[in-house]
Amino acid sequence: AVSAVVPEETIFRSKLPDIDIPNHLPLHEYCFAKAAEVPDAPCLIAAATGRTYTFAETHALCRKAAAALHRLGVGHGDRVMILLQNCVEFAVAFFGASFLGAISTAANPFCTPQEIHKQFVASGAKVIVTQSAYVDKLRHESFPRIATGGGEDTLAVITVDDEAGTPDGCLPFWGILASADEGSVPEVRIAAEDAVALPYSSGTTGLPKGVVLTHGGLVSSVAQQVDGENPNLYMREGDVALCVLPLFHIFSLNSVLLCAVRAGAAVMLMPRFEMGAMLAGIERWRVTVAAVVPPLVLALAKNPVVEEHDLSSIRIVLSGAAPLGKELEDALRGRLPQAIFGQGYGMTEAGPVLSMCPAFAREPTPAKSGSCGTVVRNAELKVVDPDTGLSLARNLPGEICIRGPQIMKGYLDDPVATAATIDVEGWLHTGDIGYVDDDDEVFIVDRVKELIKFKGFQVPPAELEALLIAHPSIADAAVVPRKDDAAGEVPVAFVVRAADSDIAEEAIKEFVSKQVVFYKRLHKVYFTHAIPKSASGKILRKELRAKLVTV
Ligand code: 4UW
Repeated sequence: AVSAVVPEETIFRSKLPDIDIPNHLPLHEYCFAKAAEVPDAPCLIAAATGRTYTFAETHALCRKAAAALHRLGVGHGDRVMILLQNCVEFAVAFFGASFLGAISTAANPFCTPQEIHKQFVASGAKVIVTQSAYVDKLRHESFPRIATGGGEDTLAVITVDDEAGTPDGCLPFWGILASADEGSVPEVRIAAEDAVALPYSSGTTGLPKGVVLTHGGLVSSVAQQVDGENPNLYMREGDVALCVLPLFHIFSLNSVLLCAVRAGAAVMLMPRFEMGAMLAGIERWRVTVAAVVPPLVLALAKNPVVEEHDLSSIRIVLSGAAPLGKELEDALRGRLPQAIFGQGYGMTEAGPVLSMCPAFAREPTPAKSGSCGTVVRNAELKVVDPDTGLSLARNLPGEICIRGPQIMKGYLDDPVATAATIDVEGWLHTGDIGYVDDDDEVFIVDRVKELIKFKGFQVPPAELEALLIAHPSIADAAVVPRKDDAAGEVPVAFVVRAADSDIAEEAIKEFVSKQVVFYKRLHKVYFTHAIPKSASGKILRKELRAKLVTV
């Protein structure tokens, strides 16, 4: 037993042995290493059209995309914005950029023009790959003028759905790939510490920030999941991974697309969650590995149409991005008796996977319901007292910290925020409260960071607070999560009206709705006389959360 007075840290490691991680390789080279072994195996399946692309075809398309992007002037270190639902073109654009040493920053196409513009400016994107339906959002006044010829003050936009005609000024994705020469991809020297993906996350505090994920970091994370003699998340040729969670979020990008391609498995891409289409797709392509979030588990457990489909091909159900209740897990288990259920625990900044269910391993070991699995290989995890920073023994809850080659390099152009998240010893502080039990399983019990998660989507309170206080009738505001059965959490606001204002709840909700994507909408506004703050001016969110129990 570890005595509380021992000054040494309690560090948790995987029970599985460390592996050799080829994190000197560029991400695309690492992921497509098997492409030559299984050239005719299916790699990408477009559920919407039924088209399947083999590994050889996918690899060639990615190289063509690299050549086409190169011709548009995209080079090493440049950023490409991907504004797409899940589709073949998303994967091809992502890997195409990787070949050039360019960096993909993906955003939710349902975001408002203002939200997209913020990420566009912050990331310094040079090109946007999107769908015709979203081009109008990019004609918002704050974007540069869309034009194909390049030029200083113009924006190159590539649209993936060429059939209906390419919008004015835009380039057709398949057209420029068709005329691109695979052989003209330039030889680019890519270092392990070069960025390849730039997802946006608010982390533990404040506004969304660019999370710099490198080639070496993502290779490490994927390897920690699917490589080695006894992979923690065992996928192989013949497996079909369900890709319904959005690829602009790191869970799907990493644990579905990158892991499946690396493992030689197929990825079935669905543009959006629609129960009938998803069930039909699972049945038709015999999906074996299903990555889900708790609201999807709820839908699968409750919707009667599920009974009409044959889902017997599913052998793994991997849930993450938000807590999964035991009742819910049990409810779905009844419908998929042949499948192994488990959770992974991820955070964009952590690269993203911290822990993974050990029952998904090639040589599985059981995991308890409610656990987020065990820490991944080649990494260290500790739990610290949030007040003293000292590491805690087993079974004691505290802030979860992670260290390893997979974590982010830092926030883009933000050394202050980076230093507040990764300490001098290299530990990344998650803002999650949890403990490690006697069997090395990680349990998350609370979140001390500001972040709100609506169905697993990030809702940064600071973003909504900034919108609210910009309203002339609002003197002060704070946004906190409220528990919700369907969404897990929903954002609600405490608002102090400006003197003489009698602004109503509906007007405030509408004011916010017009400026944000659907999951950031306020579900309730509570009027109050003052927002509780610390001496340094920090909103005392705990007090407000406690108030929600009584209002
Ligand atoms: N239980 C409780 C969980 C859990 C959780 C996350 O949007 P981000 O930054 O990132 C994610 C990434 C999730 C993820 C990635 C890859 C993967 O394999 C996997 O396993 C299935 C999951 O969500 O939000 C990070 C925050 O989301 C919460 C937690 O607060 C974390 O800091 N979260 N997973 N299983 N809470």
